[in-house]
Amino acid sequence: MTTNRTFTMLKPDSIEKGNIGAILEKINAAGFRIVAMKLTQMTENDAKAFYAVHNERPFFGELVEYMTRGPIVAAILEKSNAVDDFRALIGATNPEDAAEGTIRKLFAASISENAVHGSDSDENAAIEGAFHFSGREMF
Ligand code: YYY
Ligand code: MG
Repeated sequence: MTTNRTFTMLKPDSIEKGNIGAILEKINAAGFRIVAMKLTQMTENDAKAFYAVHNERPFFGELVEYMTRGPIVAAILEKSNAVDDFRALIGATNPEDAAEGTIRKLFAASISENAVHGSDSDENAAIEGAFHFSGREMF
């Protein structure tokens, strides 16, 4: 099982603003171990598949455009209670609602460009990790 792992992406805005190091520092300080990591760029089909659950939502087109406009950092992270603890570390989807000190409060510009992704369940963490990484890329 994968209850101690989650999947994250540092989204294109984080790379554009030079925030990779600062965000990884927060992730490291919160006690997550990096299991897999790479710089990669999603194609339109990748983003549509990754966010398929949102395909009827009004923001879907904008989300796909944003997530494909440049490279992301994809990573699998390990820690006890990884999914919930990472969601707490990144903060609310809308940075205006995110708690002080959270990654989205610190680094996100808006709800639509919100700096980072975090899986919302153990099941999705496993699916999303496997979407981006082969077994040989996980340590
Ligand atoms: O899991 P999380 O990323 O916090 O939010 P989701 O509700 O899964 O939405 C995925 C993604 O879609 C969000 O990170 C930004 C974007 N989005 C948006 O642009 N506008 C919204 N009203 C809701 C979500
Ligand atoms: Mg989500």
